[in-house]
Amino acid sequence: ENEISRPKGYTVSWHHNPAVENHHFGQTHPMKPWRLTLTKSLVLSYGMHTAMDTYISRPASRDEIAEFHKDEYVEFLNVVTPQNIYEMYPELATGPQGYTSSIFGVGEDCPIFDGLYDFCSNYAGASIDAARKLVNHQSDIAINWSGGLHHAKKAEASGFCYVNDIVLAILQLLRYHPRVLYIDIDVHHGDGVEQAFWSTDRVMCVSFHKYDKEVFFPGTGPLDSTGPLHPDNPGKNYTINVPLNDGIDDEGYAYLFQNVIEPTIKVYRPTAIVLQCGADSLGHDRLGCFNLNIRGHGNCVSFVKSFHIPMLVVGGGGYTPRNVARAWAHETSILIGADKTLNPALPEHMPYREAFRREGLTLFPNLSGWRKENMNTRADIERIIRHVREQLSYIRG
Ligand code: ZL4
Ligand code: CA
Ligand code: ZN
Repeated sequence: ENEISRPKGYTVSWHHNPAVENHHFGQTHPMKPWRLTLTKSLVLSYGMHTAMDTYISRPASRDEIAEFHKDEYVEFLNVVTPQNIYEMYPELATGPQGYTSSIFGVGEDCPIFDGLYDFCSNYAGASIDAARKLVNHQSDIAINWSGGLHHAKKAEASGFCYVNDIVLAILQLLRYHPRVLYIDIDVHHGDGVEQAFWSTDRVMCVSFHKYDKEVFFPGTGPLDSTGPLHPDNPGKNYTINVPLNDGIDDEGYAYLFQNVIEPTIKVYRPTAIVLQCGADSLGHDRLGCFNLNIRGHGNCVSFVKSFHIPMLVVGGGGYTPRNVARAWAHETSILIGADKTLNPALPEHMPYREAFRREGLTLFPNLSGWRKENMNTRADIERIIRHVREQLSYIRG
């Protein structure tokens, strides 16, 4: 394949650690860290690493994780194993097919598997390293595809997330940056990040997600959830939620995304942006219910990049591994400015090429299919945009 040249005028850094890729949540668990191996295979086979500074990140230390998480919880993650969990917590050994959730959120969504702490400390370390490169001005766009685990709480695992690497990275950015904009295009609501920064105006959280209270996880993030209600709370109006129905397509999503993000950036004037690129908002995702194509998902990344604000890009959900890999490889190419030069036909010689055969050996298979009808009307979308514009009018200062 052709060598790809470094982007002109800015630096992209890619932070990863193979230690994250080989962990197993369990046989049929949807989260497959192996999707990171597939992503890396595409990034390297296209030669995109030659256009970035690449770093093998170190694991986050106990103290670094404890900057957000409760000490007892970090200690728990550090010592618990599949072997000792029932000795430590006999009360967990109740359910017929294993433990039921109660202690620190562990359960079927967040199982205790071999090497759990190694997994968590490594994906978190990569996001922290990436944030520090931005703070030091050694990088303008820093990428960690293993991060983006937006549901983890201070002392609770939730929705496949144990350590909230996004919160830890934003805490690093806040040492230097006065205002950080967090944008979350995972199909699930970014509740953990929202909760962590609910009462501050130094972080503006914007999540786009499927919303169906009681039915779709985590059930939070309606349009009118915009921060604390108390008039004196600085966080009031510094949370934007964009609740969506099944089946949104590339066109509707792009229109909505641009009409929410552009005025938000104009009004809030962030000095750094964190973009969570959960790929479960693609069509054909095992857990998701949207109809986005790889290009539609990538358009969000291009749009955010076009503001030329230092940016941390993390992964997140994504449960059809070959499409996760396609999306994140394409988005890597956007970030290094090589999206127009990549051959959409997958490289002839690459590891795991067979894994991509199902939808065809291309970066851009048709994922918009007919699996989910688009239940978002033009009126729904216009109503959201009007609501966001009104909300922004209150923070104009
Ligand atoms: C599974 O097959 O909606 C977990 C989870 C484990 C293996 C064997 C156990 C079978 C689907 C999901 C029974 C599991 C039942 N295994 C799990 C309310 C729920 C209670 C738990 O992308 N059951 C909870 C979490 C969501 C719920 C989504 C998205 C993360 C992110 C960022 C997290 N939890 C119902 C489910 C399986 C499983 C099959 C599953 N869990 C699908 N959706 C959920 O935003 C990374
Ligand atoms: Ca989201
Ligand atoms: Zn998700």
